[in-house]
Amino acid sequence: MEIKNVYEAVLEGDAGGVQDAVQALLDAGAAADEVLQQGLINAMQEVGKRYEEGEYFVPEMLIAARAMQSGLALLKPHLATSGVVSSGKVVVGTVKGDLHDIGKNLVAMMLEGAGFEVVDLGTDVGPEKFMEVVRNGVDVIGMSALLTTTMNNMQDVIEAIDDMGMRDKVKIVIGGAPVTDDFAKQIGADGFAPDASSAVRMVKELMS
Ligand code: B1M
Repeated sequence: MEIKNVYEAVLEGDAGGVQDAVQALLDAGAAADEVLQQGLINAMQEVGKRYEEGEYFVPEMLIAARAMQSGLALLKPHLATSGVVSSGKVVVGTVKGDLHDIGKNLVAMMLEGAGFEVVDLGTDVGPEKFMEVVRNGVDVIGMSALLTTTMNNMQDVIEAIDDMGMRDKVKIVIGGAPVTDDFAKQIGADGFAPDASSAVRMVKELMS
């Protein structure tokens, strides 16, 4: 079994095939992070390309995403990072109007693997929910957005926390395909991370 079998099974939306290939690779001693990057993440990038080119439509994207998630679930216990355990509570969520959760789930998983207590608010999360967790006490908020139309909703959350007078009580990290470091600075976030492992590094930095 090779990583390309995982890649191809994601493109075909074959969840059973993805699980079989991921499990066989893990059993053979393959590195979980390589299976993740070269098999699952690269395949989702190709799915995005095919969607842009009109070869795939929303149903194909959805089926591929489900197949990817089924592989991710098997990799999860193997994705624990360096072993440097930092304590702290991180709340993650995909912002209002946005239903993409694969990247956010990956970030949550990696943070958990790094020893953080992670609360996942899910998708389509409005400012009120984030305000509530800040009121109840949290060290870091991690927001994800995959759409250019929803990334601006991150600013609403930051402004709402600012209006509560609690902006200095919480660190805010953002990410997602259309998000950039410049955008993070522009909306007053504390940090931007381009991928899940950078998100762990960033959260550790902000907590130290
Ligand atoms: Co959507 N979609 N989608 N989609 N989808 C994109 C994002 C798109 C780029 C496709 C395209 O046109 N090429 C495009 C957005 C265009 C834009 O805004 N510029 C798009 C569109 C248009 C849409 C719809 C509007 C389509 C429609 O209905 N007409 C619709 C919107 C629904 C909504 O949210 N309201 C829609 C729907 C869907 C599905 C439901 C079918 C499905 C999502 C399933 C799910 O998530 N459960 C889906 C998918 C699968 C995609 C693509 C193909 C893949 C996204 C993905 O999971 N990538 C995507 C194209 C693409 O990205 N190439 C696309 C894999 C994932 C591991 O990467 O999420 O980038 P990513 O996460 C990375 C980093 O960004 C980062 O770390 C992660 C791991 O490395 N990261 C963070 C993410 N969050 C972070 C948070 C952090 C730090 C880092 O700190 C807290």
